[in-house]
Amino acid sequence: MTADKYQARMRAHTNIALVKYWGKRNKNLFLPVTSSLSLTLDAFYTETEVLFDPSLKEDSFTLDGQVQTGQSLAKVSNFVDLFRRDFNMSLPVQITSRNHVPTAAGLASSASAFAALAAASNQALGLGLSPEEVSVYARQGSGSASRSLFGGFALWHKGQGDDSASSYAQQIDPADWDIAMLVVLVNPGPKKISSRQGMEHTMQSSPFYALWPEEVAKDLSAMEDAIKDRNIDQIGIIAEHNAMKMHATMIASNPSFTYWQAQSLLAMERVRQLRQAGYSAYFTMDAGPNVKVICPYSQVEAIRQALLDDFAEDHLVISRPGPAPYAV
Ligand code: 2P0
Repeated sequence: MTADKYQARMRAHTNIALVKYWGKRNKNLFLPVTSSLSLTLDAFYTETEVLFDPSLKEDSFTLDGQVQTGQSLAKVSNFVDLFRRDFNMSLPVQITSRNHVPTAAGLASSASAFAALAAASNQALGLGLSPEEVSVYARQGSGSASRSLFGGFALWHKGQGDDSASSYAQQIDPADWDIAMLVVLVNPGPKKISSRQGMEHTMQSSPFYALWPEEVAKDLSAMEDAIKDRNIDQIGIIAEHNAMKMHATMIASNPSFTYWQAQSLLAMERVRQLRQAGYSAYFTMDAGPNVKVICPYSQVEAIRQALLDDFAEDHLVISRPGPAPYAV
């Protein structure tokens, strides 16, 4: 590599799993216990600019206008080391990143963050990696980031043994039909237990975790069929049950923990009521208190209106399916 500068700026969207990732079989390589399946969202994304430049003294990282040091800088610096190692170069990098999520969100952004950083690195360095290959890198920043390399529905393959290259994501459907997600933003306070800690504690101490891999395998196969059929009720039923099974493994950990808050339970109850009223509305939840409602796009405005009785307008965010990362 010559002493030139290499620069790129990419936007990557976040994704919400409909069949969840919860547990690693190899912590160093971020190899998951199971495959997982998600929907990329249009409304939430990260924009990241990378500049590889020989005149820089060291790596730097600015997030939402704040210069990062310590752990936060080390995390992205170590991540970029994966590219430096594999492509045999040692240029320092300047990373500038901005998360585009509503201020009250408290939504996890590591998926869009590492997808944007991996995509920008690939672009800047002219590596010409395929999205699947870039997803192998993104995965090693944050597991769920592997799925944000694709628009619509994405499947992250668990892969074989300790073979990193075999654990990649791919698009299974562009989701360019009548589907949406309504995000109900519940108390955004900082979370006490990271996903990483939460999944490890669950694996180590929950007697229910032993059931999780086989349940995911069944749900994945049924979900792929439901997506092929564009059967939103089937998609919702499987996603809701899968999320509840994941949260049940956490509640059964020792000591027990949960990401649910009182308002999360209220949102779940309201979704059940909307279903009784004839809407195709189903919920899912991740490692935080927010509730995401899966529904047809043609029903999402009516569902939002109904939820306004209990939730503030700026805590209800409609999203359509989102695209793969692109240059901005
Ligand atoms: C998912 N979550 O499939 C699951 C469901 C949260 C609950 O992936 O340790 O931030 O960085 O690989 O990807 C969040 O976990 O964890 C997540 P690491 P990550 O979306």
